[in-house]
Amino acid sequence: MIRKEKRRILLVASASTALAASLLGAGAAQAVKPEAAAAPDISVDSVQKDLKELQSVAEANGGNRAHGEPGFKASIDFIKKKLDAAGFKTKVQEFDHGGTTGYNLVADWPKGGSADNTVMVGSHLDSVSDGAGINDNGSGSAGVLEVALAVAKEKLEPSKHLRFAWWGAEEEGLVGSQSYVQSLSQDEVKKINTYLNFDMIASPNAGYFVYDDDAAVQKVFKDYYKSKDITTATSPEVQGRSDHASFKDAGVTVGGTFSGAGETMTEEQAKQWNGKAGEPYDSCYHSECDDISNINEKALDVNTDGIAHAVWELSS
Ligand code: DPN
Ligand code: ZN
Repeated sequence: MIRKEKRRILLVASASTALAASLLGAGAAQAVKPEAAAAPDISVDSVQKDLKELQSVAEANGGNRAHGEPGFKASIDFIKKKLDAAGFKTKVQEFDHGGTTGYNLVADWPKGGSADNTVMVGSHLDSVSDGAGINDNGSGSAGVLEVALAVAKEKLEPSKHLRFAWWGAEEEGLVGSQSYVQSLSQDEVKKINTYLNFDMIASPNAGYFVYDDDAAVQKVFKDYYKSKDITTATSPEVQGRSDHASFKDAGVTVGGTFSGAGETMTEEQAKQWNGKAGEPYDSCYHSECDDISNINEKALDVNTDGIAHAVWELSS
């Protein structure tokens, strides 16, 4: 279905390019800038497989993937292995927090434009200590991972540079992302054109929130959801509460999406999103029950494709 729609859009695009060519004459038509290629459809089954891996990692390590616990480092190792095999240049950045070592995983895509103009995409990989953290934030981490792997599979050569990151110790106060931003010089910070953040994208009683930040970035997401007939909202809940804040504070343009945490869905939202009014977006938020069963697969699918859409659009 999704494939078909994309093909139709492509056909319309090429028909209008042909029309432009016949109106303007062949010489002028050659100057028409080709549209950026559409992002591929990301397989939600692959994202679910990654989530199952993260669930197993938690189970093998005392039930969580929290900062300072073995399940966190094992999560980093799992993601890194996949990126290395796909051709990314990966780096594990260490930091100290609360008497233990924390880790960020940073992965640069070697093809495409200069790193002087970089689009960065990140998600926190740590859970709280009470559970496996599969929606918060296995969902964002697995979604970003599959988009990165799609970039590799498509051998994408974007005009900007693409860098992906998985942060440590977000749950302890955005610690990993802050330590990354602080490790950059002013000049290096300026090279980050945009930072996109994905923290909770598959909440069971899903909302479709777009971060209330840069208008042009918001439009990229809003256009995507509109094409799927999904109404979006902006959420005051998001402000400053995830790793994009570390970038925003340093003056970087930011954006992202969010399916809701512990707050309650309103009547109006329940109607537009086919959800349950008066119930939390994620009733297992920061609890033991945030496990593999705490995932709304439709939200996971739509939101992961939304990450891909934004990556393709903003890096082209
Ligand atoms: N990471 C969670 C938190 O910091 O509470 C969930 C969250 C993500 C909340 C994004 C708001 C926005
Ligand atoms: Zn989170």
